[in-house]
Amino acid sequence: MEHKIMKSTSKFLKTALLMTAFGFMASNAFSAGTITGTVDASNPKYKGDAVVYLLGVKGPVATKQAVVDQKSLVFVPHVTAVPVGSTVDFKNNDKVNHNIFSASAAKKFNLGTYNPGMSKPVTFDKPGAVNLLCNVHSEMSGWVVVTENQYAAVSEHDGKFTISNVPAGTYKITAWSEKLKATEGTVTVADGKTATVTVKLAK
Ligand SMILES: [Cu+2]
Repeated sequence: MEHKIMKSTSKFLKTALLMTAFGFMASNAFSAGTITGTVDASNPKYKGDAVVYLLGVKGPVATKQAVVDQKSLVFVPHVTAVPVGSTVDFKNNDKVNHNIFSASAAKKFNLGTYNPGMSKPVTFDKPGAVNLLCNVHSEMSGWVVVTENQYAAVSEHDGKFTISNVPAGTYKITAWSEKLKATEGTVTVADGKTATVTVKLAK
């Protein structure tokens, strides 16, 4: 019995130590702020699916593994934002074959025709907007927007966006839109604070 208590006490101590170590890291290495705001478009139709991103943030790029699906002859989501060096898995969850390709300067590729249930990966190694098209269905169009860092977000239908874990500093903020152009602004991020920004899109 005594032995059992000792064991659980030492387990508790280990956990406490781990938590302390993590808390230390969280308050030092990861100190950062948040940017939140709205995309304001001259045509409200284009408030959503804009990619808001920061320029000139120093530090390593955290790549990610994203998924773009094909369902009912539509790319889902319509717009995907990934940091440079990331891989996107292009799934086919449709009932028909698809053949995704891109002729965009940032990434030219052609995945060939592939069957329902299959998935093919593409790594995006250059920043820029990549237009996804399908050789089988001319009506299909989607976008992978490759940003120079991980500090980017795709706006919701109402234009809202949030970029988290931004290191403190002052940065240029702008956006990509399929139809409109953004003006460049600046944003200052302070540790533990949230900065609010409006990004304007117009023709
Ligand atoms: Cu298709």
